[in-house]
Amino acid sequence: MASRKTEVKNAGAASASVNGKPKESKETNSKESNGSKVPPQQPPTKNPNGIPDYRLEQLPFHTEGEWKDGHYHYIVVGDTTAPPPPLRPSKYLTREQSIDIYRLMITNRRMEDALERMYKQSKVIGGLYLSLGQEATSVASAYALGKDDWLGPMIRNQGSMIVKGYKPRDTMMQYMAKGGSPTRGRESGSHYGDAKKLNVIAPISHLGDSISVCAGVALGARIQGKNIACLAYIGDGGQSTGPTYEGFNFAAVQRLGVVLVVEHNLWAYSTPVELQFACKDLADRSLGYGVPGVIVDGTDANQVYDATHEAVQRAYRGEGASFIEAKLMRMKGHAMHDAATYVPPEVKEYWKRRDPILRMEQYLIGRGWLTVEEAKKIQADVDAFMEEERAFAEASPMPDPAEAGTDVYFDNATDIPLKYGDVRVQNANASAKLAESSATTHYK
Ligand SMILES: Cc1ncc(C[n+]2csc(CCOP(=O)(O)OP(=O)(O)O)c2C)c(N)n1
Ligand SMILES: [Mg+2]
Repeated sequence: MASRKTEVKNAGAASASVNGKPKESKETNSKESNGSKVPPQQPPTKNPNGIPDYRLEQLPFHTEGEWKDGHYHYIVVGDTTAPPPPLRPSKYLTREQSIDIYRLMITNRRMEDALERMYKQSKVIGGLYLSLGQEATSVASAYALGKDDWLGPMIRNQGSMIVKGYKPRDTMMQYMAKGGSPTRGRESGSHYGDAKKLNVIAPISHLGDSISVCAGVALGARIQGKNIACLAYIGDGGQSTGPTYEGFNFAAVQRLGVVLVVEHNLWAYSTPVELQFACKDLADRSLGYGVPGVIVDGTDANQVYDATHEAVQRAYRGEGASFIEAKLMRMKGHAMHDAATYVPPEVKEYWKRRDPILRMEQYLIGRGWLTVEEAKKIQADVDAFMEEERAFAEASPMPDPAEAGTDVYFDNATDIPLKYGDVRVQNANASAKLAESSATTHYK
């Protein structure tokens, strides 16, 4: 399980973990004593191309473009009134872990609520990209990582970064370019990571380019004798880019443990998916890459966790890359300047009923794993914690102007530490002349 900061852990009264480890509990995961308690698992359906689809409902509508009174706008074709299905019970998550994910999703949302307020107060300036409605995909996927694994987030995966160990105050200070922020005020956006401690690759603006970096990290670990998982994300828009294909294809061919979560949130900026690609399910592309692919409901934390957990375990066994298509909805505009008026209101209403936090709460209560009072207490504790984080971030100083020019460019003399062991490579034909053997080094 991923390492998380104690402060975040302590935010919930019913905190399920201590210093990143689950508390001792009689209930372990489903493989052990949970077996008889887990409600019967409904097997996944298969899409027309044989891809397992774990969702308990299909999207009953689509969007079409139309000219009206000289304006181009989008209309919905189909029914948007269906109530949401219940969550699919997880095969692996314990009660404690499920409550932990619930609390981390609330932490994700409350942090973004605070950032939005700070933006409206002009304390945060520039781009602010929120993930309302996407918390289950960010949190539950990152929750499946182990401490040696890596994360290659996109701008909306603030929840994944919290799971990996960033504190809300880090993100808040980053957006205000404070001196104590992860980039120490050198940048005021989401482009920050930590290659030393947290194993997080800073998001790269160019869509798809971080996937090849994730492949490179997994390759680096393999050269050091270890199979790790590297969790990469890409949007329904970003997956159309060449670098997405190149990076993930390399991971597939080299059987590197890159777990690609495609966040199919129906919009890429103001472009609906109907104008972005011609296939119905992006997971079909896993067939072209030659890796296992699955479809999950991205608002169901259990489905997201189970699919990522299985992909991470494959990575550890050296079985290579996996492709997970998480279907969900981007409930905010692209960034704060975008009110997303191009999204038909009934589409927003449909997805509002599929709020991932609300659904998880109903699941936990329905299963007898949480009472209404305990849920309220967790929410109140996260609120109090977030207020402390906000106050700390706002009160923290701006960077020292005298240092503004330092640490801007990467120092090529920087030693990149080996994290997993000594480099192990074989020389295929060391004595051959360069023209006879241009690839003398082979990765084990
Ligand atoms: C190669 C590239 N092209 C265009 C952009 C500009 N851009 C940034 S985000 C974005 C939309 C991305 O949509 P999607 O991948 O669906 O992610 P979402 O915002 O929905 O999470 C665009 C066009 C970019 N950053 N990189
Ligand atoms: Mg999108």
